[in-house]
Amino acid sequence: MADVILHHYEMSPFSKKVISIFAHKNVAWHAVDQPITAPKPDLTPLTGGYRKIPVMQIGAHIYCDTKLIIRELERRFSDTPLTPTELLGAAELIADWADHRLFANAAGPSIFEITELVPPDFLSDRAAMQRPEVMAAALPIEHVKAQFVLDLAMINRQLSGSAFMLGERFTLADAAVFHVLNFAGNAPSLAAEIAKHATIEKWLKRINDMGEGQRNDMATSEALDIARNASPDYTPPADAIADEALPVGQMIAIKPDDYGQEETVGEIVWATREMLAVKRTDTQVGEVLVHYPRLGYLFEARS
Ligand SMILES: N[C@@H](CCC(=O)N[C@@H](CS)C(=O)NCC(=O)O)C(=O)O
Repeated sequence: MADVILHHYEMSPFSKKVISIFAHKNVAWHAVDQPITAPKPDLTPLTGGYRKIPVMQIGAHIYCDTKLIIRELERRFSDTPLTPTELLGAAELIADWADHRLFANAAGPSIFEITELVPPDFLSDRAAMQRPEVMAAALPIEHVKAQFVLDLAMINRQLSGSAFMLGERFTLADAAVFHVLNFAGNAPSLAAEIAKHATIEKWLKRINDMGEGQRNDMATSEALDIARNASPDYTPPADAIADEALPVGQMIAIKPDDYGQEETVGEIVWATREMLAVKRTDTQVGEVLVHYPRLGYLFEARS
């Protein structure tokens, strides 16, 4: 198998979600540093437009969104399973809550308290990622912070009887809640709220102590060379379906349904009930196969 490459930046919370899973599985991986704000000239040749972080690359295969990245890691590194089948539904529901509601309640207040850790254009970059109607309906920051405090109370209750969110072992639910609280710890007022819960602090330390797996840094130029010199495997997975709405060969545009709605345009190579893979040809990296989850994404036919 070609090397696992994660395009990320150090402060990225969602990258920490994936890195905690590299730790759990003791994966050997390469970290490629990408900018914290747009433009991302060494990332978009791979994705075709998608700018969010992290993005996983394996040869000429590009995986967008941590939901999909983690599924792919589970498939490829199945000898160190993450979430037992009987807990997967609960773990995915908690992860969806953490990635959206908990993340919004933490990120809103945090971004005003981490200005010395981020570039000067950070706030305007993140504001431009939001749809105008979302910006117009923004709730008062004190309310959002109060919601975060209530979220912490729920997490604390969930952790009160066991070492991890769903029992005595680390699962997807831990990775998803961990990345948000670990990031919130950069903001002094949110860190003070987390510090009121010794159980949560011990759990955060337990996950941070797991490490990062076997990490090696890689230059962006090397990652782009790897994509250019590799050819995608277009074989559909065993659970591929014939989808009348998204037929193989159709050109489509894909974008997240929440924020950061940059489009990727490509030709459908295969679809499953939960995923989609599109082929793109890029002047810098040649043919790549870009993989997306269906959950949280909009698809539109293009001619
Ligand atoms: N649904 C996406 C969310 C990823 C996300 O929001 N990532 C943040 C960074 S942690 C982001 O892309 N922010 C804008 C940027 O980095 O350009 C996922 O699960 O991967």
